[in-house]
Amino acid sequence: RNGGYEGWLRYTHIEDAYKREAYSVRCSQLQIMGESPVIHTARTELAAALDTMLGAKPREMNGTGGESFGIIGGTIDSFTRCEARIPEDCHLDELGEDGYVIQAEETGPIWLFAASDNGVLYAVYHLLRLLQTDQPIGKLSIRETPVNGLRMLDHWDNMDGTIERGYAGNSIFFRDNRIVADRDRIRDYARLLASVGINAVAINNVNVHREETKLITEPLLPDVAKVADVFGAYGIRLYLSVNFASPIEIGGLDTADPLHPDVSAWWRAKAKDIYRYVPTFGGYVVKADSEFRPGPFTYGRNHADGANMLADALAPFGGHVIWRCFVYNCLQDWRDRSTDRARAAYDHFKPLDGQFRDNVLLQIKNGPMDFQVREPVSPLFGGLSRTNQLLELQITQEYTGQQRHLCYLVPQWKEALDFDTFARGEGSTVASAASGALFGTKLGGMAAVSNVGDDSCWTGHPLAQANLFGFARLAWNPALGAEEIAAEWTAMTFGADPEAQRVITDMLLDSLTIYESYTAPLGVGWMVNPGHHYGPNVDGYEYSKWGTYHFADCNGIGVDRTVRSGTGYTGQYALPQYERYESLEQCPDELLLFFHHVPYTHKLKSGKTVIQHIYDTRFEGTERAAMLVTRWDSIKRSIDAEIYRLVRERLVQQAEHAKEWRDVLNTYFCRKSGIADELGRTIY
Ligand code: GCW
Repeated sequence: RNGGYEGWLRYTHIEDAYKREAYSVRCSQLQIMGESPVIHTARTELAAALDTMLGAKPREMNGTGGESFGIIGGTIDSFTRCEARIPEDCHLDELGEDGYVIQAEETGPIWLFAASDNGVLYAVYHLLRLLQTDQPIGKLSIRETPVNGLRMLDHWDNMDGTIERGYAGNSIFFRDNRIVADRDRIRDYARLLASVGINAVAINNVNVHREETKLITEPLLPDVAKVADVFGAYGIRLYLSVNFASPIEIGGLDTADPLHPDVSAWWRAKAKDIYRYVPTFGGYVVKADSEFRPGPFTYGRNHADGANMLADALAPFGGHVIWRCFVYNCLQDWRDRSTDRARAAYDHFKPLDGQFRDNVLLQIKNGPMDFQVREPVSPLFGGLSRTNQLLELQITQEYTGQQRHLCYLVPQWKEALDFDTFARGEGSTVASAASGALFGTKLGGMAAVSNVGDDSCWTGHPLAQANLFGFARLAWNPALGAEEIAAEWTAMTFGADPEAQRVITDMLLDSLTIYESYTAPLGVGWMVNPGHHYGPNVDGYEYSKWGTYHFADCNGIGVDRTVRSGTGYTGQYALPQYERYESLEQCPDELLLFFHHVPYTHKLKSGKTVIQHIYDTRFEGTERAAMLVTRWDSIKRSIDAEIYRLVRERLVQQAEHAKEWRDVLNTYFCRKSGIADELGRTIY
C-alpha cells in the first residue's frame, strides 16, 4: 500500500549518515517493561520504527539502569517492581492517568516513565516523533499530561458500509451489514490514532438505523468484542451509538419510556450482556429527539430522564453516556420569526444543568447550528456549569469542501477553543469548559466526527489527514498552535525538504480563509445544495421545508438574533460577549450576518459595503484557490508521485468549483440587490 497509507507514521530511513549514527548510538537497545497488550504494542512499535529509521534492529535488553545507553521505559509500578533506578527530579507523582516523562542526560539511557500503560505508549510515539522530525535527543526533559480526559473520534458509519457524510470511501468497520472479518485495516487505524493520543472511538453512526440497532445484541457482540480488542491494544476504548427506541425495536417492549421500570430493567440487562462480551466497553453515544430520531420527548420526559436511565445501567461497569445536544426543530416555518435553530441546544439543556449523573457527558457541537465554515461558539459552553461536557467538532468536511477542497480546520477549532465565555470572569475559555477544568466537572474532553474511510490514503484528499492529526493533537493539548501542528504534521508526513515543508504548511494555513471567501459570506452559513451539501445553492435550504437561514431579499440579508429586535439568541451569552454580538457596531464583520439583518449597503468595519465585500471576496477567493495549484506544483520534485497526483487532481477541481461558487453567489446578490460591482468585473 502506498499513496499516504502510512499517514504521519512513515518512519523513513534516515539518509544522513551522521544523524543516523547519532540516533543509533542512543537507540540501539531497548527495554519496555510489562506484559499488557498496550505495552506489547509500545515495544513492537518502537522496535519496528527504529529498525526502519536506523537500518538495524535494536537489541532487547534486560537492564535496571546501570546501562550506558538504550531506551528504558515502563510504568512507575513496573520500575518499582523490578527495583530499577528512577532518576530523581522526575516528579512522577502528578503525571495523571495518561501522562509521561521522557528524561535523558547527554550520556546514559533515555527513560520513559508513565503512570499507565497508555502513557508508556504515548511516550514511545513522542520519542519517535522527535526522530521523525529531526530533533536532537541528547538531553531530554519532557513532561506531558493530556489536558482532556476523553479524546474521542466518532464515526458515522452504517453497517451496509456507507458512511454518512463520508468523503473517503466506505467504512473500515462494516460491510454488507456485518462487521468486517479482516481487521488489519482497523489495526492500522488504531495505530495512527494512538500515536496522537486518541483514547476513545464510537464506530457506528449516531443515526442508528435498523441493522445498527442490533450491534448490542448477542449475535453481533462477539464481533464487536474483536474490534474492541484491536483498539484496546492501542489504549482506545470502544463506544457504540445506540437507538433510544431499542427496547421496542429489539427488546419486544411496547415502550421506550425512560421512566418505565421495564425499560430501565431492559437496559440494565443489556449492559450486563455487553460487558460480558466487551469488558472494556466505553459506553453509549446517543442522538435523541433530533432529526427524526426517537427520544424521551415521545413520552413527555426530558433529556436528563433519558440520559440518566442509561447512565444508571452502565454505571456498575464504569461506562459513560455521551448524550448529544444537537436537538432542534428541523422543520421550521420561515414565517415563524421566533423559532431560532441557533437557540435550541441552550434552550433545551441549560434548564437541565446539574441534573445529569456523573457518568453522563453532554456532547456539544462547537457552534449553535451545524459545523458551518464560520459560526459563533455554542453558548452552552459557559452556560452549563454543573454538567460534564464534550466539545464536538467535525473533521469530515461536510460543509467545508467534502475533502475535494483543501480546508485545514485547525485554525477554526482554535478559535472555538480559545473563545472566552466569561462564565467565570476573563479567561473562561471553551477549552477549559470542555476539559472540565473551568467548573471542576469530573469528566470532559473533545470528540470529532472522523474523516476516514477505506480510501487508500484514508481521507480522500491526502492533505485532509492534517485535520485528523490536528484534532488529536488539540484534544491532547488545546494550547498548541495551528501553525505548530501544521508544521509538525508536514514534517512527519512529507519528510525533510524544508522548502516543501514551508509551502505545504502555508497552503494549509491559508486554506480556511480561501474556502470561506468564496462560500457563504459573513457568517451566514449554508447556501449549499440540499441533501448532499456540496456546491452553491443560495436558496437551496432557504426556500424549503427545512427552515430558513439567511432571509435575503432585495433590501438586505442576515438573521436578526438580537434581544432588542430579533430572536434573542445573543442573550444566551454572558457579558461582554452578549453586548459585543448584540451591537451592530461591535459585532465582528465575519459574524455580522449571523447576528444581524442589514441592508446590502451597510458599511463593514473594513470600510466596504456588504455587497462589495461579497463581490470582492468571491473574486479574490477564487484567484487564491487557483494559486494553490501553482504552489503545489512548485514542490512537485519533493513529493511522492502518487500523492502529488492525488492532491493536484483535487486542487484543480477546487479551483473550478470555486469559480462556480463565485459566479452563483455574485449573480444571485447582484440581481437581488440591483447593485453593481464597483470594479465592473464579470457578473452574470
Ligand atoms: O450536520 C448534520 C448532518 C447529518 C448528521 C447530523 C448530526 C449524523 O447533515 O448527516 O447526522 O448533523 O450531527 O447528527
